[in-house]
This record gives sequence, C-alpha cells and structure tokens, in this order.
Amino acid sequence: MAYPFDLPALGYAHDALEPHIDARTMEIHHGKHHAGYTSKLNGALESHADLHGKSAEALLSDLDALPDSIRGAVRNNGGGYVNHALFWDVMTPGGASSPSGDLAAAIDAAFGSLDDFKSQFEAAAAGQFGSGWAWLCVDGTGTVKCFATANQDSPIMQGLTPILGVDVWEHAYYLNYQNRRPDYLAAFWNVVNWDKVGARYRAAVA
Ligand code: MN3
Repeated sequence: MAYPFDLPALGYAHDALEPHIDARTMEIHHGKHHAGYTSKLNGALESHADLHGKSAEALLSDLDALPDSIRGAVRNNGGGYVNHALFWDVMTPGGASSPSGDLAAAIDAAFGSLDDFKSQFEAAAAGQFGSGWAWLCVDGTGTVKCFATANQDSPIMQGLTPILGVDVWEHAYYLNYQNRRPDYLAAFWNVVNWDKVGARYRAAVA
C-alpha cells in the first residue's frame, strides 16, 4: 500500500474486545486517532509525488532520505499509521492464546519463557514515560527483542520488524483504566491473537 493511504478496516466489531478494551475506546482510537494519522501522513506526502510509490514501511526505514520539511511528519504520522495497523491485527478476536513453533522457541531462547517475556514486555510498557509503545520485534536472524519506543516511533526505524505491540498512549486505555496502565497491560494478554503474531514472525524471517 502506498499514497494515498487508506485507514485499514478494523476487521471486527468495536465491542469485540470487551471487557478488556471497551467499545468507545475502540471507536475513538480507530475512527479518530488512527484516521488522523492516516490523513496527516497523506497531507505530508501530497506535494511530494516522488514518494507516492513508497510504502509507509519503506518511508520509515529511511527517514534520512526524506526532505527536512516532512521528515518529522512522516516519522510521527507514518509511525502512527503502521503501528495502529499492527495493533488492531494482533488483537483480532480468536486465535491461539500462546505462541507455538519457531516463535515460541525464539521467545524461550531470548527471554527464558513466555511468562518471562510477558514480564519484560509489561515492564517496558509500564516504564515508558509519557506516550509510546512496547514491542516484540524480530531481526534478520530470527532473534526476538523487547523494548519500548516513545511517541509513534516504529522499530522499523531501527531496521527491526515489529510483530507484537501495545499502545500505551493514554488514549488507548484512559476511558476504561484511567491512570491504571498496569491493569490495561495485564488485560491486553487476553486479546492477543498469537496466530497473528506467529504469522508475522514467519513472514519476517522467511
Ligand atoms: Mn493510539
């Protein structure tokens, strides 16, 4: 997908992730926040026809190549565009409740166990000061890594492929959880579709 970018469909009902993520949060988060990143990304690129053939991932992977005048807008809104697309997808209702196969082995190798990974992921997410994301990413060798990023920065900017992410901007949880970010993070595991994460892992290492 390239310019003009479309807001990806959610693929399930706004209330499908209840009670862990409430319908009103999903309506605003997808229909307003993600839509806003999409339109602002398009706005930044509108007068740069030479960039219209590039995917958002390609733009983020080489921000230095962009004109100074739009680098920040693409970083923020292109990041917001791809980060949210991943977020909705890995929370698709159904699917496996734990990883399997090569992804499970990679998580065990990197973190010791699934529970140890979850602890590190939640700590990264809870410890991100202000707005940002926590990630499970994979490098070119199949090794997985866990860390947080600020604002809408994407691991793609570091040459890594994100395969699981959680949004810790307050807009992601404030209606339901107010200041209780750790409660939101604990509930997040109930809606993670590990089949989706595993498919992303396999695609990244293929
Ligand atoms: Mn968000």
